[in-house]
Amino acid sequence: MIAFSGMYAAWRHVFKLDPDRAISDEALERICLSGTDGILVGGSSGVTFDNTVELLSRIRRYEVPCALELTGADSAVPGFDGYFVPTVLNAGRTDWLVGRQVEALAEYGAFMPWELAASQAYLILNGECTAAKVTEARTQLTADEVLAYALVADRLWRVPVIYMEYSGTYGDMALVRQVRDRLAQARLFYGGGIATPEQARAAAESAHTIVVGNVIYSDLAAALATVDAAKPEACAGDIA
Ligand code: 1GP
Repeated sequence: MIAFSGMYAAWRHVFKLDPDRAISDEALERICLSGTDGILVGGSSGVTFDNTVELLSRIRRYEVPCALELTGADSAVPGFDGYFVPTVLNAGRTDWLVGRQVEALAEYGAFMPWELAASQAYLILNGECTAAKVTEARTQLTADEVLAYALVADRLWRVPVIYMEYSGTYGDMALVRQVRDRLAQARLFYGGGIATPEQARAAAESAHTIVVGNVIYSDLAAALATVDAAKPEACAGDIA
């Protein structure tokens, strides 16, 4: 079995599925068999134990690796290939920086499969998205501030995954690339507004891993077309 860190380090493209949103069996099959590197399960609201178990059991009909973003103790469902534990670097509410994780570990720390867990440092950059509202994120940042947040997570805290989250809108790829180029050890995930092969390719040339979410639910064919666009052979330059 590959260690979780080895698994996500190889991810270039993942689909993010929200347990609180309906998806047909047919659409789920096409997502799972699309050639994507993995499925991330997570959402900013309405995620429960029951809807997470249900979605996991449906994804498990396929071989695609599947990880959970563990945003609350109540959705800690066993059986995923790995668990990302998010912290929001630019949260206005400090419980999203560290607090919710403490609550969860106070309850379940003894059962945590540590070899399958990784910290994930979010930088939320679209002030209109649900995650920004829930965490009261400070999203009006200069490029220097964005880089500084990334350096805190990468160099000081040694967080293995940094996630630039533009959920719902396509981000600033020059800035994403700049962040990636400054990282010493973290993998950079990018998510937000990817709806075309061109956007997927540009994002895959800028971050290590791209995350495609919303378009799955609005235009499945467009979502599926992002997979090949993120493959190394479709991208230019140094994309290690
Ligand atoms: C959401 O970053 C992901 O958490 C993907 O964003 O839904 O805009 O594709 P979209």
